Amino acid sequence: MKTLKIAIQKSGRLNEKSVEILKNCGLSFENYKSSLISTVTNFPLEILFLRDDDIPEYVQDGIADLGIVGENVIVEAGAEVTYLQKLGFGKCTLKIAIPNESRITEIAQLEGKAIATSYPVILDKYLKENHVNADIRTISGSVEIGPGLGLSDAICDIVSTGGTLKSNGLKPFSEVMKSEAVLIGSKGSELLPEVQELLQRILSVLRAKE
Ligand code: PRT
Ligand code: ZN
Repeated sequence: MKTLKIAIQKSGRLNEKSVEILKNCGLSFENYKSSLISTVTNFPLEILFLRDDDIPEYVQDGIADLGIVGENVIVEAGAEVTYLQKLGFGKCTLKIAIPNESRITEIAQLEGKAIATSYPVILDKYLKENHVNADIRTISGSVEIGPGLGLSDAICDIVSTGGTLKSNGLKPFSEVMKSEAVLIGSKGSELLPEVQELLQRILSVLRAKE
């Protein structure tokens, strides 16, 4: 039997639920915070703990057969992978937000404006679809402080409760994409019997939760 590799987030918002779903599939493994790789003792599987940003590429290149990561990260990376299953956690929405006092009411009014984001690829596609030329300012984090510092007129970032927008004096303006954690596989991995077995187990776990 082939030993599969699955890449999951090492720490962060998706780590706990990713570990939980694998455990609920009946997989036994040690989950030490310090280890980067863990061997499942009762299934031919190794778990790789990675930064979420690295997961799409690992799976695309076949270094990992499977991965659990947010759709936003996969689309931003432009990774060519197979979507196997939505997992129902890590739900969020990528939104454009503007300062509370902003007078922008239509997408066309973003023309020529500076928009700060960590998702330049997704934002660029969205703006093109809406025939808007804006100045995309890519920053890696704390995007919400951009408008307050005069760095940008708007932002495009992940929103979940909306609390972060609010506390930075911003309001949601338009929805760019919805996202949740998904199970992805390398192209062709879905043909492997071990992958099918794991997928069936994940489906039963998800069904039991309904
Ligand atoms: O270290 P590593 O690179 O692995 O992790 P990371 O820091 O890049 O990602 P992490 O752990 O923050 O998020 C992992 C994934 O969780 C994201 O890629 C999304 O798919 C998903 N997710 C779900 C979220 C959120 N909800 C979320 N609220 N990712 C980020 N946020 C941030 C957002 O960026 C903003 O700053 O939370 C803030 C907004 O939250 P609210 O509740 O105030 O609206
Ligand atoms: Zn990340």
